[in-house]
Order: sequence, then structure tokens, then C-alpha cells
Amino acid sequence: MTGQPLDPAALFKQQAAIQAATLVKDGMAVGLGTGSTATFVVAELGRRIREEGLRICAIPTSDATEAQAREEGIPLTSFGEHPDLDIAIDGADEIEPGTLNLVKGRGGALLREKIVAAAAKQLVIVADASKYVEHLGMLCPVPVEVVPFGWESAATRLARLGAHVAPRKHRDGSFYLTDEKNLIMDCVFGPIEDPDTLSQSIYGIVGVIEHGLFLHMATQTITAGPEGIKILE
Ligand code: ABF
Repeated sequence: MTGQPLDPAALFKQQAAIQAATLVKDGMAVGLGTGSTATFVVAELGRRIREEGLRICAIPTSDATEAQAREEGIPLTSFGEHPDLDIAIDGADEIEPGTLNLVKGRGGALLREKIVAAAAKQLVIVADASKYVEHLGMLCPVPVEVVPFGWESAATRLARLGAHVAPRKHRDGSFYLTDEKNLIMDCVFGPIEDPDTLSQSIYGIVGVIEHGLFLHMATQTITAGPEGIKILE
């Protein structure tokens, strides 16, 4: 993470990430998140391993994070060896400050992110302060991961829940495929008043594998902005 000076938003992400990385202690099994903020966490853990002799093992939430972790010299492990993780640190697209409920998955890694989050005793979210919302759904679509077979049927049922649904595509028009080779439906619901009920309704659609509402999972959020670092738990 050297080279060009960071822009202010990136600096805030880095500040939050470095603060969160202090929660990682010797001997921990750590879930490594995905996205530009999580990238700073991985870089900081790599630095601590090299400069401070920190001893950890980690499970990454995406192929991209796995590649970065290998470059940083972070030892990787598996759920076979560590079915429970001590901590996971990951980014988010939206944070509801009163509940610590989240929208995640804009980066496309929501399935592995949720598996890692569910296995972790602590889920620490790192972000810049622009991610706070009054209600989930205000800034971002809720991504829903579906199997490719019959995706149009799943998309129709998502629309019947009140969403404007768009299959995620690359610029050339081809479908975006997740690391698990599934499709993502980006679902614009607008402000979500009752995320628990919506979550259950989405899970009720056959073909849906996972969605980006991370409810009652985060134990702490660490954000940084012009007013400094803010920790909610
Ligand atoms: C992951 O990366 C996601 O769940 C979320 O979609 C995204 C946040 O990215 P960034 O930190 O780049 O804003 O954590």
C-alpha cells in the first residue's frame, strides 16, 4: 500500500482499518473481508506480522482478498481447521447506527462474507463515515445471490416483494459471476422499514442462496470521518 498519496475518503478508510486491526491478537483465527476498506486491514495485519511478529491465521472472503493475504504473508487456514473464528473484520455499504444492521455485497462477495461473519465471535465493520444511513436501502440496492438456473423466476419473485431488480452485469453486457459462480440480483427496495421480515421473505424464494442484509451480526463498527474515529457497539 505504497505509492500515490491517499485521497481523504481512502485516508478515513485506512484510519478505521488500522484501528480495527488493533483488535487482532496473537493466536487468533481471523476472517478477512473484501473491498477497499478491508484491503487496508489486510495490509495492516501483514505489516504487523512482518514488523511485530504477530501470529495469526486467516480465512479470506474472496479470491481477491486471498491473493492480497498471500502477498502480505498472512498464513491462511480453513474452516476444517477453524470452524469458529475469533474475529472477522469487513467493510459495508450501509450501516444503521442504532442496530448495527448492514447492507453488504456491493463488492460481490456477500456469500463468503456472510459465512465468515456467521462463524466469527466478533464481527467488526470498518468504513468511512459516509456509510451511515437512517434506514437500510436508502443508498444502495440489496444484492441477492441466486443460482443461475431459473434466475428469471427468482428475479420475478424478488420484484413481487417490491424491488426494482437488475441482474448485475459487466460493462460488456455479460453477467457478473460471483466467486461461487452464481448471479447477483441488485434489488432497489428504497428505505427498508422492517429488514427482518424482508430477510425472511427473500430467503423464502427458491434459488436464492444469500442476500446482503447482515442483520444482528455486527458486534462493533469502526468508522472514520472529518470528526475522527467513531466506535459503536
Ligand atoms: C465489502 O466490500 C462488501 O460487503 C461491501 O460491499 C464492500 C465495501 O467496500 P468498500 O470498503 O470499498 O466501500 O466489504
